[in-house]
Amino acid sequence: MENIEKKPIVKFKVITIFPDFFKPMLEYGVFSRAYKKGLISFETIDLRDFTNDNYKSVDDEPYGGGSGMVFKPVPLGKAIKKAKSKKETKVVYLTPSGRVFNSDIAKELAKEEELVFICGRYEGIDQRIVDLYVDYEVSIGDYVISGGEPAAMVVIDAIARHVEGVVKEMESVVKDSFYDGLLDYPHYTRPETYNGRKVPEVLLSGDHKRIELWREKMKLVETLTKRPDLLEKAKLTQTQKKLLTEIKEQLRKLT
Ligand code: 4FM
Repeated sequence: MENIEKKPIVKFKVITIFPDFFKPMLEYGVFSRAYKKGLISFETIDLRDFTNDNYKSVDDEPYGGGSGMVFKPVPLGKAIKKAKSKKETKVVYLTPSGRVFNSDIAKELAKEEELVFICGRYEGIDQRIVDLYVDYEVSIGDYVISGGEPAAMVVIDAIARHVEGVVKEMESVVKDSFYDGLLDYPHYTRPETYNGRKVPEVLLSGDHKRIELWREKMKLVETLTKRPDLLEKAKLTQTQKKLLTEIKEQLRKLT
């Protein structure tokens, strides 16, 4: 166990009405391994534990009428206060109205010591909770899911990958899609021919310089053809800019 300090680098706490939803995260894969190593900690906080009535009701009808229910501010406020072990702790609310989550936000949040996540349902949570306690409103995309839980799982996993030691080789995080704002190059493994399709010759050449250049070029081809919007934000190196001009030139000749 390499985390000799035994103190988790990032503490994740999730306020939810479905704590069991998160159990698989601690049983499978990269996140589970990091948790067992003590690199990160993970805790669910059951919103119902902060209710007073016999029905343990966490939601109520919206003022002004209309459909759906709203998470009541009192239990939620108590849960947040309990979850935050210090004032610097950042509170993240998963909502379709949030800033769309990306690798930059993941990297930024991975620098925090403690993060509290609020999973909403129904029509959302009382706005006063957002105004008083929420630091980040985050969305996983422009669609609505039935509850914030799957969104919290996505965001927490992506943040954890940026915590030192969570991914075995930090190199694979650095080389991943999006780390430099570009999509990844295509990957191949054995067999050399599959359904009549051969692996690109360059990958079998053993010429590491050529392979490196091909991969750099393919990252740009992938991004240009699938997600041109990413190229506008990406900070390209001189080499990448030159390659991109060449690629565009080649594509122009083809059409
Ligand atoms: C749906 C929360 C409606 C609040 C939800 C309201 C979601 C998303 C999401 C459930 N979370 N990205 N998209 N949450 O749909 O993060 Cl009002």
